[in-house]
Amino acid sequence: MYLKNKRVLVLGLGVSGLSTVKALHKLGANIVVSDSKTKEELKDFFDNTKDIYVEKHLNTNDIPLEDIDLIVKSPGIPPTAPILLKAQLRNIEITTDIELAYRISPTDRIITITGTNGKTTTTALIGEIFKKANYNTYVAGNIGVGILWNMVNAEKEDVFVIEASSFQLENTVYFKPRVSLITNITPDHLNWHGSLDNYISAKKKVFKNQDKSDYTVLNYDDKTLREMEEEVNSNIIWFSVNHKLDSGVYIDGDYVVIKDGETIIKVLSHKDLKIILENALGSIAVGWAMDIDIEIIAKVLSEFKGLEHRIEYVETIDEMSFYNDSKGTNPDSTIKAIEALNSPIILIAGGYDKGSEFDELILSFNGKIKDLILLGATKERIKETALNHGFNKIHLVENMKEAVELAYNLGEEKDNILLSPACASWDMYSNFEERGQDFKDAVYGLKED
Ligand code: UMA
Repeated sequence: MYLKNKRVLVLGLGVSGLSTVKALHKLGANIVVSDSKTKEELKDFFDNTKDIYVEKHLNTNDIPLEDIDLIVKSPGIPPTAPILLKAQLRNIEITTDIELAYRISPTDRIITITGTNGKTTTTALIGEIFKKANYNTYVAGNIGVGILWNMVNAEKEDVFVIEASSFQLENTVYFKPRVSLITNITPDHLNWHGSLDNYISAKKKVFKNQDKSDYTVLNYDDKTLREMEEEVNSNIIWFSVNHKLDSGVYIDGDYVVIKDGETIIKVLSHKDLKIILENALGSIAVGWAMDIDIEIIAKVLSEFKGLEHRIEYVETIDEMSFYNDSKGTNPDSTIKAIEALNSPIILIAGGYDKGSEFDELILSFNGKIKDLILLGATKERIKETALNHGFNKIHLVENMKEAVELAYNLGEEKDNILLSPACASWDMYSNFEERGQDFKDAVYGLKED
């Protein structure tokens, strides 16, 4: 294996760093690690690597690069990080776990899902389809599971369903899944990528190396994706919620259907689905591309109830329903959550500033939002945008408990109270899960008062 005895620097010791270090150890590499956090802050990493010798550089990323053959960075570390600029000058290869996983993969059954929104739900659903079809299936990547440790333990017949972020795809070179899927593309992570074009280019890398033996599943309703047709070298399968297609997966009357030439296959009634249609249709297309029995696909789809932190129903108190959509980390994702719920809605939003614009979000309110409660780093910016568009039922708060209590006091019977921040969580929390849990704890707290 080409990593044996190589000196590999693992930059960042979070979920992907831990999985990478364990895998590199198994592959016989000499491991150097660096993280800007202290040893105490990295307890989880060190508790799980007690038997692995690593050369440690903690509390800093400014470390000597002599003799380093390869850097595997945590996906979120931006390309402008000083250590990476220094590595580039020395021509040291910089990669992320997804590329390395591809290079060592014993299986060619790799399915990769990317896009701005819906990719985690779609990934989980596709994973369930393969499991139901009796494949030994790994579900990994941006969904919160390190890829590499699973890949070193995988076998030829296994299936990998990988959720890939633009951060992970950016550094890929040879990565080539059997089936790729892009759910949709709207502006996100612009401060990390520098521009929308760069963000889109990173996403396109999911199909860049694919050929006629592969499939690319694309959302026909997304103009940016429709325009990519010429650039795709594999077999495209389109899916659409809004259009009847010449070929692909779409809605016909009550049914989700697959059209293949002149044959139309009814999969299931869309009334049996409990998740956003877009995610269901993309998953069906992937199952079809991989020759999974339609009955199995339909059964999994009708049973799948969605995921925590994604328009997750929490509780009804005094006939007001609370929903946790903490994974709504960009404006488009929040727009989708607003579309999915009935009015009137009290929306709790705001968080880490990624450089997003909020005009589209405010314009999507369409009379459905009765109050907007804002917290976090972007609260003033969202407030200003809302006022510019004539929406003024705005309330600024300091923390989640205050937001939930205010929503409850403002609310009336039949209102939906929705946490969907339209921003990442990193200004106040370590991750969106922590934020979602804080929201749910505050909601449960209302019942105790
Ligand atoms: N660090 C440094 N130097 C830096 C920046 C970070 O040393 O300049 C260190 C941090 O101190 C930390 C580590 O790097 O200890 C990285 O932690 P992390 O939380 O950024 O990364 P992981 O824990 O490895 O999680 C990553 C993904 N995180 C990001 O891309 C930011 C997780 O996606 C993913 O689930 C996990 O790998 C497994 O693949 C999360 C995410 O927010 C859900 N993704 C973004 C999104 O969905 O929008 C892209």
